[in-house]
Amino acid sequence: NFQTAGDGKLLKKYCASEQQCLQRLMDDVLQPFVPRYHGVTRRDEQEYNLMDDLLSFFDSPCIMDCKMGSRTYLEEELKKARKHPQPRKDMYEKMIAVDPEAPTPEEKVQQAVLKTRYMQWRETLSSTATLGFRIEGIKKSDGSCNTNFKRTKYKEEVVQALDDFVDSNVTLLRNYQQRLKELRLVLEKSHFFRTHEVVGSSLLFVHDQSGRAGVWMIDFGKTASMPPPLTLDHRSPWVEGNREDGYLWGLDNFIDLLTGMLAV
Ligand code: 4IP
Ligand code: MN
Repeated sequence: NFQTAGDGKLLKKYCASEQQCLQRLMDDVLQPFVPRYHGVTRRDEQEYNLMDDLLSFFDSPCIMDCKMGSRTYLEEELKKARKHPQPRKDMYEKMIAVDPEAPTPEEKVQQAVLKTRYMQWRETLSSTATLGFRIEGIKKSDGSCNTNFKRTKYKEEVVQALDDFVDSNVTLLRNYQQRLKELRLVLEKSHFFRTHEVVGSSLLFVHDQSGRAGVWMIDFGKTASMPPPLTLDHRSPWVEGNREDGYLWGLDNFIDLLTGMLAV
């Protein structure tokens, strides 16, 4: 999906909606919280969006990807699934690999599940449904990767994973908490954020030995603009049609969780 370009930039497989978002974000107050966008480039017959490689500022960084929001598929996908249901075998396989009892009897017969059903199942299995965010993966400075967070659901489990990510370093926790509070203030002022449904987007957490800690918003392939004059508050519960994504609700919960860890 990615390639590093070697000059502090990153190539990500071209996606038109992501390009639109990155372009708009360069002129928004959120710009400091997003990798700088450098346009489209072509390599070996494939187009890429070119952006800053955030990791190039760090030395053997520890990295965490958290998917934000309480919903991980677009309303558009739900409509499509109703009109033209396309049961997916690959998603059935991913489902039974985690929990053989998860599919319904009908799904077991079909050996396939709808994408929205799979995504909802992932939401309730993880902390997405209850906290409005989930850990997707953690890479430590030694290069070891853990993407085994599909069932990391309860506060205590998330706290444990975060504590492990920062190696129980309180200064890092405080830096991350500070950065998330700054992000929240900017999100609440952002024109881009108010006018977009932000789904499937992640926060990238990065720190290294030096103690520096950064958080950036990444992955805008499923971020969709609202038809004017409609806007979102990103905190109201989702009901089909309101397009709320729970992003700020999740960020509030994230900050509260860090605050709780710092109070111990
Ligand atoms: C994946 O499920 C992720 O949700 C992907 O989102 C999603 O891609 C995939 O859908 C889905 O199969 P697992 O994480 O359980 O493997 P992301 O890319 O944000 O990680 P989209 O592009 O829909 O978000 P498909 O349809 O690409 O398989
Ligand atoms: Mn992602």
